[in-house]
Amino acid sequence: MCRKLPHIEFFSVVTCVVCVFFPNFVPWALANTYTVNDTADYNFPPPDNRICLRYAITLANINPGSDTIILPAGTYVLSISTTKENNNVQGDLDILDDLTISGAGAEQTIVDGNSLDRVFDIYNDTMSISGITIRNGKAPTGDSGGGGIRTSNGTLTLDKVIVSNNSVAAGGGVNDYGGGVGNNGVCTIINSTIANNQAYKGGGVSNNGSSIAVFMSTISGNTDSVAAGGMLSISNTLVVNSTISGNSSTSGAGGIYGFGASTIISTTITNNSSANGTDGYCNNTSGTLSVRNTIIAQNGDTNCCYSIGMTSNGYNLEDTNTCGFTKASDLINSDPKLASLQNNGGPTFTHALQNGSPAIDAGTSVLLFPNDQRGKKRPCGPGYDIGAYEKCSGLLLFIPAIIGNSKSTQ
Ligand SMILES: [Ca+2]
Ligand SMILES: [Ca+2]
Ligand SMILES: [Ca+2]
Ligand SMILES: [Ca+2]
Repeated sequence: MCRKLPHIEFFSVVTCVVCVFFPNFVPWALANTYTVNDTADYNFPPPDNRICLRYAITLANINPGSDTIILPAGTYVLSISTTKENNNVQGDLDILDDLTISGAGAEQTIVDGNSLDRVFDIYNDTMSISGITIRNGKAPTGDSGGGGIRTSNGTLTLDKVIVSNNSVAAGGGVNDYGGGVGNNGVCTIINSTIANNQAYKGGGVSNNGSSIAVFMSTISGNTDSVAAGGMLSISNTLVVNSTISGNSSTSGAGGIYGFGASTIISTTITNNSSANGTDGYCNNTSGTLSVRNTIIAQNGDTNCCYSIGMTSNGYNLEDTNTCGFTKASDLINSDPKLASLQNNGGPTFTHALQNGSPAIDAGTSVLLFPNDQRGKKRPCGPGYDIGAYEKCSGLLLFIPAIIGNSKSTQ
C-alpha cells in the first residue's frame, strides 16, 4: 500500500485534535506538495510507498485548498480504461480542487492518455499546468469534448505545455468540441503548443466558456469537421504574439472561427485550409475582430470569410484582400515571404520572415508586449516587424560570436 506522506499524517492528526476541541472549526487549507515517483497508473494506493500521478491527484483532491504536484521527467501512461467517470478512479484524471502540476519540461515529462479517455478533466477549480506534454487523449463522443483537457467553469493556465495528438472520438455530435483543449471556463495558454489534435468542432482548441487568451503559443496541424481546425471560440478571445498554422477543417474555418469579441495582435495566421469553408479566419455574423500588427496570408484561397465585423487597427498584412485591412499602414496583396514552421528559438515553433519580406520593419510597437513570440526583444533593426516573429539580421548575431571566438583564441 502506498503510504501517506508523513507530514500529511501529522497535519491530519493536528486537524482531528482541533476538531475535537473546536467542533465548529473549519479545517484550514494546508497547501501540500506531492512529488510523483512512479510512472504507473494505479487507482488504489501504489505499493512500496510510491506515489503515482493519479494517486497524487486523489490526495490533492481530498486535501482542502490549493496543492502542488511535482511531476518529474518520465512518461506517465494512463492505463485504467473507462469513460465518463468523474471521481479520478478510472479513465481521465479528474481534478476536483485547485491544483498546480509542474513538470520537468514538455520534452521530458509526458502524460499519455493511451487513447482510453481524455487526459485531464477539470471542474470548478483553478488549475495551472506547466512543463509537460499532454498527448494521446481521446474523449468519448457526447461527453462535452476536450480530448486532451476539458474544463468545466474553472480557470486553466497552460505554460510551456504541449497538447498534441489528442482527439474527440468520431461521432459528430453537438458536444464533440475541442480535440486538444475544450474550455468551458477561463483559459490562458502561454508559451505552449497545441498541435495535431482532432475534433468534430474545434480541432485544436474549443472555447465554450467565458474567455480564452493565447500568448506566445503555436496552434498547428489540428483538424476538425464543421467549425474550425485551429480554434473555435464563442466568447471573448485574445491572441497575442502567436502562430496559427497548418490547421484544416472540412466545412468550417481552417484557422480560427469566432462568435464573440476577438482581439488579435502581432500574430501570424498562415497555411490553414478548409475544403468547403474559409481557409484562414472567419467571424460569425455575431462576432467581431480587432486586429493589429498581424499577418493573415497564404491560407488556401480565402484568408478571411468577409470583412463584416472586422476592425483593422493598422499594421496588418494580407497577401490578397479579403480581411478589410483598409488602414494606411496595412499592407494588402503582399507576399510576407514566410519560411516554413520550425524551431527558430524559444519554446514554440514559428514562421521566420525571409529576406525581402515586406513585414520587416513595417509594424508597430504594442503596449505591454515588447517581445516577439520567441521572447526576443523588439524591435530588431529600424522598426517593429508585422506578425509573431521579429527578424534580426544575421550580422547582428554573428558579430558577438566573432568577438567571442577571437577572445577565446587569444
Ligand atoms: Ca487540494
Ligand atoms: Ca471525467
Ligand atoms: Ca476519470
Ligand atoms: Ca524589425
